[in-house]
Amino acid sequence: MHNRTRRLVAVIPTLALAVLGACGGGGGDSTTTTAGGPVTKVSGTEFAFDPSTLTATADTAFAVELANAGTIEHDFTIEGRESDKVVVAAGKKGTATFTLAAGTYKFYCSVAGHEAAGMKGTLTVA
Ligand SMILES: [Cu+2]
Repeated sequence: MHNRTRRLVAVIPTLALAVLGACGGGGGDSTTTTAGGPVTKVSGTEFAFDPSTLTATADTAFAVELANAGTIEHDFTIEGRESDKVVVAAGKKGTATFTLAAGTYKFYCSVAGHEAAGMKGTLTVA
């Protein structure tokens, strides 16, 4: 029973990413949208996010595309929504979707030591 549950949990994010990838159209850096709304593009390096201040619309699904411009693995994690984080290898891109109530949220890289080194920012949802 436990094994079955864990497997389902692992499959769902993979499907979500596959759908988002299919919506990307021509690929590259063109502006893309998903059914849920615009894609917010964030770059991650050692050890910062650019931009470090993001905004989103309350109660509306939005996607965050993390482009890892660094030389090691990074992730984009929103405090309180750790299970929805996206982990991106060096030189790659990855997308996560979130739906949040109005408020101010911290986002950060959950790789050990990275947040303390500066990989964090503020997401304002209104
Ligand atoms: Cu990191």
